[in-house]
Amino acid sequence: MNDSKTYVTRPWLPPLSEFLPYLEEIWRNKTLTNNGPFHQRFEAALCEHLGVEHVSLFCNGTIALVTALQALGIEGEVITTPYSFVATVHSLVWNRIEPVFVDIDPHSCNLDPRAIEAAITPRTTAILPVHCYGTPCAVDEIQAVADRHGLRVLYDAAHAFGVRQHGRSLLAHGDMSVLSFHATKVFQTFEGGAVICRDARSKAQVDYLKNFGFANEVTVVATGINGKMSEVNAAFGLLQLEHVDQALALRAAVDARYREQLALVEGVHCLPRAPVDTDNHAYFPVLVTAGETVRDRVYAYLRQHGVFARRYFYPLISDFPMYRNLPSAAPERLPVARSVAQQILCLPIFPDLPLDKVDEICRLLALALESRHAA
Ligand code: T4K
Repeated sequence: MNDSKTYVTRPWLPPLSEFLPYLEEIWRNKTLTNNGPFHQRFEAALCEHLGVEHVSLFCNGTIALVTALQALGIEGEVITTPYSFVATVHSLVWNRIEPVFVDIDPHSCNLDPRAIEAAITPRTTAILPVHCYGTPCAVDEIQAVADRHGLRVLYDAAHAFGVRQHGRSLLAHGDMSVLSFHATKVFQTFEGGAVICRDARSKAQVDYLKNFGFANEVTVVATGINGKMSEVNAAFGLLQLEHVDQALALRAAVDARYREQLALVEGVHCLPRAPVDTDNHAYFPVLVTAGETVRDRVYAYLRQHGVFARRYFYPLISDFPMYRNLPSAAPERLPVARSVAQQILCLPIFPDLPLDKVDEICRLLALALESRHAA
C-alpha cells in the first residue's frame, strides 16, 4: 500500500524487536496452538485488563459469534440490527437461525429498544445487538425486554474493546459478548476474537465447542468447530496489551481534532459520543446530511485525493441478496437505518494519524461539500 494514501485505519504495531523474544519462546517450546502457554496467559491478562471474569479466545470474531450462539442454544428467530458488518447476521444463518431486523436509534446507531418488543414472536429466542462504533447499546432497556420475554442476549461487541460505562466493562452485559481482534480493530492480533462469558460453566461450553467438542482425549461432547487462536496470535495479543492504553490516548487526540475542525463545516454532522467512563474511539463516523448522492460524491472526492474513508455500514445488511426477501428487511420497516446508511462516512482514525493530516482531511471534506464538487 502506498504511503501517500490515508486509509480508514492502520494497525498499531509494537516495535518488532519487542515481539522477537515472544517468537523465540514459541520456537523453544514448540507449542504452536491448542491452548498453549501464551493462550493461557493472554486469556488471563485480558480478564484483568477488561475487568471481566471469563474470556475464551478465538481465531476471529465471526467464528466466535457462530460458536457463542451454539453455546447458548439459540434457535428459531433472533432480533438483530441491519446496521452492522455483515458477519453479525451471517453468524445467525450459519446456525440456521432466522434473522429478524428491527430499526436503529438515530443517535447511537444501535438497536432501538422500543422496536425490539414489537418484533417478538413465539419463535424468538434471543436478541443480537451490536455496540456499533463502540457506542454502548441501551443495555438496561434491552435486558428488561429480554427478561420480560425470557430471551437470551448476545452482544456483538466487535467494536467495543475496552469501553467502560457506569464503572464496569460494557462486555459484562448480556449472556455473552463477542470481541473481534481483526487487523482493523482498536486492539488487534492480526486475526482473532474472543467470547466473554458470564460464568465458568458457559466458558467451558464455549471452550469445548471451539475445539471440535473435545472434553478430553477420548470424549467428544458436542459437534464443535476449530475456532482456536494460535500461539503466535496470543503472544502478539499479550504484547499489544502493554501498548493499548497509549494507542487509545492517541486515538482520542485524533477524535478531538476532528470535532474541533468539523464544528464549523456545514453539511457534516459528527455522531456524538455516548457518555462513558472509557471510550475507545474505534471509528470516526460522520453524517453527510445532504444525503446519499452528495455523500457518495464526497467519498469519491476524498479518494481522488488519497483519503480512503469508508461507508460503514452501507448498504444495510437487510439489502444484501440473501436477506432482502425477509419480511423484516422491507425498507419501510427500517427508515432510520436506511437514512443513516445513506449519509454515513467513516473518516480515517488510527493512533499514528498525524493531526495535520486530520486538518487536511477536514479541509478536503469542506471543499468537497462546496457546491462545485458535491452538488
Ligand atoms: N461484527 C462486527 C460488528 C464487525 O465489524 C466485524 C468485523 C465482525 C463482527 C467480524 O469480526 P472478524 O471475523 O473480522 O474478526 C473490515 C474487517 O475485515 C472486519 O473485521 C470489520 N468488522 C469490518 C468493519 O471492516 P473491510 O472489508 O472493510 O476491510 P479492509 O480489508 O477493506 O480494510 C480496511 C482498511 O484497513 C484498508 O483499506 C487498509 C487498512 N488495513 C486493513 C488490513 C486488513 C490495513 O492497514 N492493514 C490490514 O492488514 O472489513
